[in-house]
Amino acid sequence: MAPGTLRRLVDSALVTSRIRIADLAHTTDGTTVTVGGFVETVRDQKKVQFVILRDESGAAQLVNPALREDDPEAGSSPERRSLTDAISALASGSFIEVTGELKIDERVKLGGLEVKMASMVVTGAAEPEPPIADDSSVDKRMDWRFLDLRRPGANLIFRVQTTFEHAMRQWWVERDWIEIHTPKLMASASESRAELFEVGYFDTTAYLAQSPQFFKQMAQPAGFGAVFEIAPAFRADPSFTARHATEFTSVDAEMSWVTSHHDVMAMQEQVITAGIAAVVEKYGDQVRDVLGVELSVPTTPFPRVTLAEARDIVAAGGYDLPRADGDLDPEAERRLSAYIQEKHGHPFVFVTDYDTSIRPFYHMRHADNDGLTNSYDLLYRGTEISTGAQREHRIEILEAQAKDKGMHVDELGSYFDFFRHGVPPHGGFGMGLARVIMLMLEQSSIRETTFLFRGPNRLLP
Ligand code: AMO
Repeated sequence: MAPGTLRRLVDSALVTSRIRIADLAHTTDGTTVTVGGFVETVRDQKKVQFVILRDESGAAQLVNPALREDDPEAGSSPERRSLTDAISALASGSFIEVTGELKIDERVKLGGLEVKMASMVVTGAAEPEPPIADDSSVDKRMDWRFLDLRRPGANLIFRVQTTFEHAMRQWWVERDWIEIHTPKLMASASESRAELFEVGYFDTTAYLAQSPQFFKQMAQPAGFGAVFEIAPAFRADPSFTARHATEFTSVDAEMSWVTSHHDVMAMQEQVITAGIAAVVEKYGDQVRDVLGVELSVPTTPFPRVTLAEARDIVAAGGYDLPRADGDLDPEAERRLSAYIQEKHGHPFVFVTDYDTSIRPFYHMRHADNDGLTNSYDLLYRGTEISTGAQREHRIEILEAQAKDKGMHVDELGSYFDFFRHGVPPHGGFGMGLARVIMLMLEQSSIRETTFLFRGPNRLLP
């Protein structure tokens, strides 16, 4: 069956007879077709008019032999005259539907396809001046995001995201993981008391989930074995960086039976690799042509360095860590990634075994060194995309660690109670989807890879 055939069979059950532009390539020369989309450009010449029409699948050229008022034939064909006038009046951005004869002509740039216009309906006329152009500022483009998203590059970003997400989900589903949907309204903080959004909840206060952390962990005493979730997370973070949002899509996984964080990393690198491989296969060529980015599937295992080694690498490169707590700052992360890229030719690096002082209470600590945790961060091209760890499942130790961190142990009461009735050893990770796509497609900000960005000063559109 030809690639477009199945879709056309499905379409034939629909009332509309409109054909996607990408499917014109599987249509016979000379067929009468109806296409619909946005007017990208109009070339209004004396004898002939060209319209470039774009729908969600691609662009095609429409052609009309113009019939002007001063033409001797003008009186004989009022329909062609009015079509000519309507094309002359088209503002770019207008949504039109056109019926005409498909011409397959190698000389035409856009895939050798052209539709000879017989009729046109202007379904949604655009105002003559578009509010944004390709060179508008990011903020202006975000104000007009739904028009900004018409750009082929933006459209491609979300196709890539769909494929990446689908491939990760497929990896888990094929291995019998359970997909969970956890509440985003919570009675207490899920990560830290900082960056917490409060919402009025009848006569009390609720908090927006910063992470599905506790719930995905609780799926382990529930006996689910291994779970994942792809869902929103909220952080009241006032940052205006290229990588922070107040609402983002978090990709989370949690599994029982881990012996250390190394099991979690082994799983995560396979999931990511499956996602990128699917993107390369389906969109590698388009990503190169439209975004100018050459994608390749990363090799496994990803390089791993301990945080202590990472500090040494960065120091040897002449950079003094500015943070008193010894954590890597963004500049150190960039330098470490550059070193790994040069030494191992790899865009990813796991930084492992973080100090207890800079990790949450629920991370398991080393059996022989209380100062280190079974945890990691994953960096991709110099930016953190994920945090993972083996969790502490022994209740006495967990409670002690929470107290040690000055946590409100009462608030964690119900979380702790489930640990008193049998919990397998477990671990998992959380990963920001928009960050991964931003780094994969070499975009400058997660604003470009989030459908609708939310930041400290952006709640619209
Ligand atoms: P962490 O807080 O490191 O870990 O978050 C995990 C990943 O989520 C993404 N992320 C963000 N993306 C955009 N804007 C933000 N404000 C933002 N904050 C975080 C990042 C980050 O690496 N519960 C743990 C995960 C776990 O241990 O399973 C957690 O939330 O890509």
